[in-house]
Amino acid sequence: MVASFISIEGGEGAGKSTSIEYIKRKLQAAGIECIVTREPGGTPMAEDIRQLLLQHRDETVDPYTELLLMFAARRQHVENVIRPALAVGKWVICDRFTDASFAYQGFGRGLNTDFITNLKHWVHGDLNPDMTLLFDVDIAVGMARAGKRSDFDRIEKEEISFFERVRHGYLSQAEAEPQRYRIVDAAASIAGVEAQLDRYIDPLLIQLTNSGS
Ligand code: Z5A
Repeated sequence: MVASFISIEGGEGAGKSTSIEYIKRKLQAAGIECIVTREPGGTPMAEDIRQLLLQHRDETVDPYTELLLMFAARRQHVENVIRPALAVGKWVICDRFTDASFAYQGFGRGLNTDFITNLKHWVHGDLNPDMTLLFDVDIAVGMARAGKRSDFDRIEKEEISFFERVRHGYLSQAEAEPQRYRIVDAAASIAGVEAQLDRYIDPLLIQLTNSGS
């Protein structure tokens, strides 16, 4: 199947936002209508939930509260943005999706992954990305890049061991679903990353041309 729902995953400062613009330009140049969106967020209400999630707080944030808010934002996003776009034939490029909940709340915070799987089925049923690009980079390199870009938010302030577990969580998911995942060596230069993206996306464009759609 030619991909129409592409998610972009990876750790802090891996270069996801930078590369999304490149992917969008590439698809548009091939005549594909696409939208770029992100999680948590993507609708006005879900962006409000994002603020709630990322702002610094004096009170302890319970990990299940964090998880449930991620999925509340996701439901709003799926119903109001992702499904309607796919329904009219647009491609969706999404900066993070449910795999991030497994990586951050499951592996990072240690929450029960069966519970996350149940939420996933309940919130978006059989809707899943057709292709997931995992931007993998050493934690120290990603953090240094993210630190140059802006101040750290609440989650970015976690300790290094948390981000090591998140990275392991992503790589485990990629290993479990090799048909969906494509790993990008995000330590490469921006041009080097773009060359890897070409290798993953060009075959889709050729497939699309051959199928005449
Ligand atoms: N989260 C969660 O816990 N559970 C969930 O279910 C979901 C999310 C959906 C918000 O995500 C937080 O929510 C995130 C996970 C959690 N928390 N943390 N921590 P986000 O995607 O908005 O935040 P982020 O991952 O921190 O994004 P980021 O730091 O902006 O990373 P990025 O988009 O991958 O990087 P970038 O902005 O494209 O690049 C960062 C800088 O590096 C920038 O100055 C670039 O110019 C530079 N850059 C980019 N690529 C390169 C290369 N190749 N070489 C050199 N420099 C580069």
